[in-house]
Amino acid sequence: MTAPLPIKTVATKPFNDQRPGTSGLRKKTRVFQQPHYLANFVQSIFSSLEGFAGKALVVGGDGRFFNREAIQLILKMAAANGFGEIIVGRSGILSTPAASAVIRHDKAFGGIVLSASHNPGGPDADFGIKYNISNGGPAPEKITEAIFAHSKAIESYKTVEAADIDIDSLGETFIGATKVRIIDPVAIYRDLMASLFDFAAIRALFASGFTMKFDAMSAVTGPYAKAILEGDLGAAPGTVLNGEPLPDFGHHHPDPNLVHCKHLYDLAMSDASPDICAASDGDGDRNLVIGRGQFVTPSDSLAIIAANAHLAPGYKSGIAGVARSMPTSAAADRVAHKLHVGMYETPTGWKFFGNLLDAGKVTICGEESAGAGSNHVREKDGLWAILMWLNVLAARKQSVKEIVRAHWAEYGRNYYSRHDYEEVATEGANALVAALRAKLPTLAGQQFGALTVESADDFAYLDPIDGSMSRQQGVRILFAGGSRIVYRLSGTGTSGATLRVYIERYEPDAARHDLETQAALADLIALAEQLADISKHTGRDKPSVIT
Ligand code: G16
Repeated sequence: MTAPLPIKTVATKPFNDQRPGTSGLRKKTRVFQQPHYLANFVQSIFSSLEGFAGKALVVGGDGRFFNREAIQLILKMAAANGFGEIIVGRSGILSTPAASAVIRHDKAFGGIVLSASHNPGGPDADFGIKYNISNGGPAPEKITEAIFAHSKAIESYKTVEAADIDIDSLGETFIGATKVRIIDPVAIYRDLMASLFDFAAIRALFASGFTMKFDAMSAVTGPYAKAILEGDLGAAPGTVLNGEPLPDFGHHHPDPNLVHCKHLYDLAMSDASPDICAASDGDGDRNLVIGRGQFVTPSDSLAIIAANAHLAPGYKSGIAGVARSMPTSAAADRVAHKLHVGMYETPTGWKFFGNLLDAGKVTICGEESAGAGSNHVREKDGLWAILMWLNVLAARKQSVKEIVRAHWAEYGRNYYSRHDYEEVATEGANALVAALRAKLPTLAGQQFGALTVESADDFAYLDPIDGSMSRQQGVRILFAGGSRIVYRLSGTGTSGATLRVYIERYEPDAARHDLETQAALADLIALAEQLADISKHTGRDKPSVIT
């Protein structure tokens, strides 16, 4: 240890746009690069916390442009604010689930994750920062609102004068009295995965000729996937595509959806398809799974994981319950019902699962936005979901397609699609939602063609553990028979507004499980436009992304 360094107090003025969204603060990189902008937010985080003096903070990110500079700033400010130790992933790399795993493993006070997730990176793209608490999960609204309150009143922040730390070499060093420990970003996470899944069975699967392509999208999961899939599990070299994290993700948009991973979808639908294609996003918490000839929707993936988790050693005694975000399809509800375990419907945002996981109410959580995870960490986890699929494939000795088909035959199929209208004018988007809200009391009982509205509301969530209430979490229109239309505005965009329309129809009859999704949902899609006047309010006649 070296002597504490003198604390330097830097005068600053508030920015008025630092309210964290669905998952931390996400803005254009250039916004973060303005003088004092990042420092203000980091000080607002620290000023919102109590009792961290001498304790450990985990810091890492997805390696995007500005990651390294941001880490140097955070190291000095964390030292000035009194943290005892800062644990940093080598070269500033920690996937979001790995950061959660490290916080839990090392019993840190909390962590700062630098990422704008699936948004592109680079000087003209996006950057982001979020705070995770000691359970490893995103800060709950109580803390994010306190951060916002501090950011509006901030007059100064604390830092120290110190040389930049070498974050590329493993080992320990000091900033004054604060220890800085540079760790292997993969090791703790890799051990955790080995403790949950039957690596021997998955190794045998690969040894028997099973083939896979995993696209790391030049983002954070490359090193994790190479170590686990090609290293521990013996997948053929070349299984991992785009495995080197790049600051601009190689100019790609690291969102593992059917638009940005169309090449994987096309491969999976071709004669040359491997047994499974998969991908993860910028910070490694989202996943995409496509079997040979079979795309798995995130909502179906959650349901199938919940139904089969007992096949993985870490879950062999069964699951306590399942949670899903409200817009996620009800496919998992049917599994929870059959297993006689609890089912929870939360607002969008992984932070809402933390209390349920901590209280032992649920084991598996998931979202339509390509996220699934369990109580092993407090974030969604892309590679975890893919390893779970590999474990299930190894145990059931069936293809992805056979497993999906059998699931639908047993539980019925929830046809599901999300239509996004990205970067539309905020005013129009707000007007659309306001008009819908005004309509809500009149909708119940109305008939639209074959569809009868059963109920309509603006989703509100009462957290059963801490009693907190979150209102206005999405407009739901529920129809007799289990069909739904849900509208909400994204909380993760960085310019304008993004309208998300979620459309779902339940089909119990296995003879009708082969329809093309958009065709199966056609009447609901038309009604979604009619009820919300989407084209009038957004000026768009079709969505920019369909997932
Ligand atoms: C984040 C949140 C997720 C949420 C998703 C989409 O994911 O962690 O809980 O479902 O955004 O949110 P929205 O619909 O508000 O844009 P990620 O992968 O971006 O961190």
